[in-house]
Amino acid sequence: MNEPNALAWDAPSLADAYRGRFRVGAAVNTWNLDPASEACAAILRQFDILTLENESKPMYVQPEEGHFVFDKLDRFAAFGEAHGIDLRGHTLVWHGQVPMWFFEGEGGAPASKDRLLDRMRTHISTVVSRYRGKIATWDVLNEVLRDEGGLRESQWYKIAGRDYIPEAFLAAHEADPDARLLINDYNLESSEAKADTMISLVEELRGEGIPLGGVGLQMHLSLFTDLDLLRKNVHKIADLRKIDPALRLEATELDISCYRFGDTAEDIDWTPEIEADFRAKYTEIFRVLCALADEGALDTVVFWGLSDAVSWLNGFPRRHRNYPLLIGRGWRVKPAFYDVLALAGNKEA
Ligand code: 9MR
Repeated sequence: MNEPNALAWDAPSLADAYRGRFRVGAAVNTWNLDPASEACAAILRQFDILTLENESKPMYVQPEEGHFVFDKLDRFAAFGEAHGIDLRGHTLVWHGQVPMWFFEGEGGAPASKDRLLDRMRTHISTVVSRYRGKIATWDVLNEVLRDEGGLRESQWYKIAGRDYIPEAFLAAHEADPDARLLINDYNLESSEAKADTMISLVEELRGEGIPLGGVGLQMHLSLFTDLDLLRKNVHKIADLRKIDPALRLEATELDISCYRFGDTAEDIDWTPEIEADFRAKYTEIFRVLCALADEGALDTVVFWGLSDAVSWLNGFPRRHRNYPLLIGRGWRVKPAFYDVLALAGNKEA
């Protein structure tokens, strides 16, 4: 493809191309929703589902106990309603971007288990009930597993043990019985131990009658991701549908870094070899996603960010230039975008 690729708002729509198979979305910030912005034009053309990248996390929604700030979430909800775009809520319980007051008791002591669980339930029920019927999917729990398997020893876990996990789902379900409630995590594709812990946790929770709707696969991938292992792990997780066919997978935070996970290298040059590798990786990943969708296991694919210019991967784990998405800097879609688009028409993929 020698001519410059199209601008995201002029290019064919990924969401249209994949409609009927899965929804295609992106993580956004409320300043992207300004109707005069290029970001908004790109959103309206390309996506039919959105997640807020940061502004719906507890540190923004309830910075102090009992002081809820809903202006950003309200704007997000109104945008979804106005444009017929589905919305995901991210996230209710996480060890990151959570204000410390949740975990504090009297006189500098840690909060008691009861107090922490009460605070958690209040947060969940206040937020989920306000957007009942407007935000249809919630990442109820985010990143509660350790990479090497087992439960993460977060403040939630240290104070409440495993109980915060089922309690979070129960509170969300009570607040909106129709919402899809997910447990969301990263590296499920690359760590077998983590995938196995996820599978046994979901089996246990469903066995206890906990209203869990499925698993969010964040899919923060890289050019070094082992695709055989990824296929093995995601299909194993999809097999959870044998115990409950209603369970769904969503790809919640997809991107493909050109650095290894955790690599603190200086900027790399974007060579034709890297571009070829990037195109091949995206094509393969979308083949996997299509296969999961075609067996009824997955219905949503969300990219983590609108374009390379604003991806979190330019700043993590150090500031270096990254190219992880299908929309590049300057809003031009990439050759890999057209590869992924072409795949949508190919039911044999
Ligand atoms: O993209 C988000 C970035 O802007 C924030 O600084 C960061 C704070 O931890 O969170 C990022 O989003 C994360 C998401 O909420 C959960 N999964 C990992 C994402 C990338 O770090």
